[in-house]
Amino acid sequence: MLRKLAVVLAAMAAAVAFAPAANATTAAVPTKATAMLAPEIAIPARVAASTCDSSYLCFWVDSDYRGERGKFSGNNAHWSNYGQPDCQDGNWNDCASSAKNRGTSCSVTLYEHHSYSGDAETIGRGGDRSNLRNQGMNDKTSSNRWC
Ligand SMILES: [Ca+2]
Repeated sequence: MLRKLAVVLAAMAAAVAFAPAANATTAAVPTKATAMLAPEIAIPARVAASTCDSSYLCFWVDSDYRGERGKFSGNNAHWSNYGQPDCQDGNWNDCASSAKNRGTSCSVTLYEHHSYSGDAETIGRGGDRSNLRNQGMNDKTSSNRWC
């Protein structure tokens, strides 16, 4: 507990030390106490991984492997079964905008409809699709199947 407190205090001290000069000019008499009540601590935006582990099909809410990432190692007939709060319906159905195939032996096909039907886009082993719009599949995938 004490160690944690020490870390927090150190972070606050660092924030005070690196506070932008503009703050000093806007405050009439900047005091350390004031600064500690409202420390300028930058919180980095959440960064989702754009990488994809071996053996998976990975897919992202946005193009260029951005936004939340999902991954499957097997066939999935109903992407609607997999929740994703950042998707329009709260699940992965009709949501993926980019994808990578990092399977170790097969191509993987994305299908427009559930149960492997409708339009399809096959991604070879090691292949990427930075923007599924280019394949007419943006926000359309509802199922996937390997080789
Ligand atoms: Ca669909």
